[in-house]
Amino acid sequence: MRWQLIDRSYDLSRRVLVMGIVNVTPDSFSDGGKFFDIERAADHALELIAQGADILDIGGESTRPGSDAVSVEEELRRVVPVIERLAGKIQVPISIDTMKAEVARQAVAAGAQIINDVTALRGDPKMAGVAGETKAAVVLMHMIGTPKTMQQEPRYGDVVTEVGEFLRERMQAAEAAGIERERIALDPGIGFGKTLEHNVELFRRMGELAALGRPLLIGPSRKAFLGKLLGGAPPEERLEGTIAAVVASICAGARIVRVHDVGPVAKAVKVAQELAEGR
Ligand code: PMM
Repeated sequence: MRWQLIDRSYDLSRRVLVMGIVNVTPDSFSDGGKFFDIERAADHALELIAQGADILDIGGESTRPGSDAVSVEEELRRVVPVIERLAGKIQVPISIDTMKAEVARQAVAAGAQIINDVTALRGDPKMAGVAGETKAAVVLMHMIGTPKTMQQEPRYGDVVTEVGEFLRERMQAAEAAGIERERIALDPGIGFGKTLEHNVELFRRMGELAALGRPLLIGPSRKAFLGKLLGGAPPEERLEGTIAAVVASICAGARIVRVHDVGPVAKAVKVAQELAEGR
């Protein structure tokens, strides 16, 4: 299965990619976009590459449950300088984690190759056009509502069927907007408008989503469902749970895993992939 980026393509039938998370969110004593935050994010990105990241996912707006939106100007101030600093200097592709078309456009102009849009092109009417014109790859993710509202009593008939139908529909919408199928990756949106039971069901039947025929991206890293499964563990004590979720995803056919702890996860991915698929 091929995944086409702007300057390269991956054969994901034989490979799993580790996407390292780079959050450019302000230090608690600054307003964001300050030199210190940018420098720190770029250093962190280089560290993730040294640890084995295949992709960097750079984001300037938190999508944690209940989080508030950030202005376009502020988001641009945070992410564009980080991408400019890294692009051209690094071998791995950069993904921009944004819901805003203007941020995506400027991020791609600065060197990003993947648009990771948690609204699956529904949040900003111009997003599909930017993806189509720039030839960036896109990640289409399932979410109910917005980050502010998504955890308010999410309900489904059958969560896996509904997420699958949603992803199929968004893939068609993307293609209709001029984004070639080969550029698209799909993501069930672990933790985005899902209870613990919904998340568990998505893992248990992940094969049904892998069967949609596009690379499946899974982002379980340090998320609340792991805290619940681990008896109330805080985010910094969820590494083993994250690794277990990553390994389960790979066994079910996922091809891209989005994580904070790239070093340990990359080692687990290497072994899981060999065990799941042979040499
Ligand atoms: N999760 C978060 C942010 N962006 N993007 C994709 N495609 N999939 C995810 O699961 C996802 C995402 C929230 O996690 P963070 O705030 O810990 O980065």
